[in-house]
Amino acid sequence: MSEENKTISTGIATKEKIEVQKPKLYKVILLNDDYTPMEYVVKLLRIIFKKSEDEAVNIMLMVHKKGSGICGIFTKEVAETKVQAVLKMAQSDQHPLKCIMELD
Ligand code: TYC
Repeated sequence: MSEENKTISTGIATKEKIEVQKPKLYKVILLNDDYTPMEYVVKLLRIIFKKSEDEAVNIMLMVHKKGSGICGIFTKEVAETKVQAVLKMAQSDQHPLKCIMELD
């Protein structure tokens, strides 16, 4: 939030409040299953979330051991697009991989 001085044609200085909204952020979360190969999850994380090999392996192992893991934190539209991309890729490769988003 910030305030800015504004001079109008009357020569009277007025103050205009400029409200800046910070967007809500959403975690995109990958869920574990017993069937999707580990290497496939790593590949998907690299392609869709632009992770390095090491980052992708770490996230995959977190999901495998703990049941879920965060792939990234995004604005609503970007998070929705990422979830759809994961589900589309997994479905087309016939893996039961599940991905959800939740408010950060
Ligand atoms: N648990 C899977 C296996 O043992 C690997 C896996 C990891 C699956 C992460 C899904 O989101 C996932 N092959």
